[in-house]
Amino acid sequence: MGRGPARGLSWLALAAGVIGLPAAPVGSDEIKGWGATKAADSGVDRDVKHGGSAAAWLAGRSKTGPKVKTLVQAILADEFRGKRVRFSAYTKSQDLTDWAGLWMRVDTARHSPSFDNMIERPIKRTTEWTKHHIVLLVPADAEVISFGILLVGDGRVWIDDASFEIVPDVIGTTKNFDPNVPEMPSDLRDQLRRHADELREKKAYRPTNLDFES
Ligand SMILES: [Ca+2]
Repeated sequence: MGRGPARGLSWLALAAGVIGLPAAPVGSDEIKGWGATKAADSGVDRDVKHGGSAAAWLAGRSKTGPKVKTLVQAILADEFRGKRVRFSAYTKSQDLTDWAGLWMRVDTARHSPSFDNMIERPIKRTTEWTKHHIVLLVPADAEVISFGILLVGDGRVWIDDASFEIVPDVIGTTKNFDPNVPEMPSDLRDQLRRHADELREKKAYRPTNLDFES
């Protein structure tokens, strides 16, 4: 991804109070459709994978880089408004000093009422391929849905065979919808609006490259 997506992602970082994202995410040139904190912290692995011929990885080097790294994809919420969505993926981890988790956040034009990053059920230490999921409510006024994986501290985590789907209302959310979360500051709201415009220009209505084969 070029400068446009990188600019678009910067508001994500500024939502640090919400998600604990690092200060300066940039687009990842290597993982098609996904952005990353820093290209050097992530990439495509053609040896370690769950399905197909590739997975994505994210590595921590807290001594030389930010403590929190993320891999992120953002889409327009249009087709998911009023629904519950489930983001799931297989992950594998190696020597995590802190923790990792899938994450997903739904933003309206003014706040982020649906957010989960698995902080209450973290991936720790070394694990083999395991499927995790997040289910969130997408409110009728949702603008953007962002999802991915985050890594706190050192170690390495892989993600593969993700899926993103609407689920019936009987499926419980992994984090409650909270319409009373604080509003974003106006500069963040401006960034979100620009980001949504960029996604609309790119026709980013559906997730892409969830199997990391592209
Ligand atoms: Ca794959």
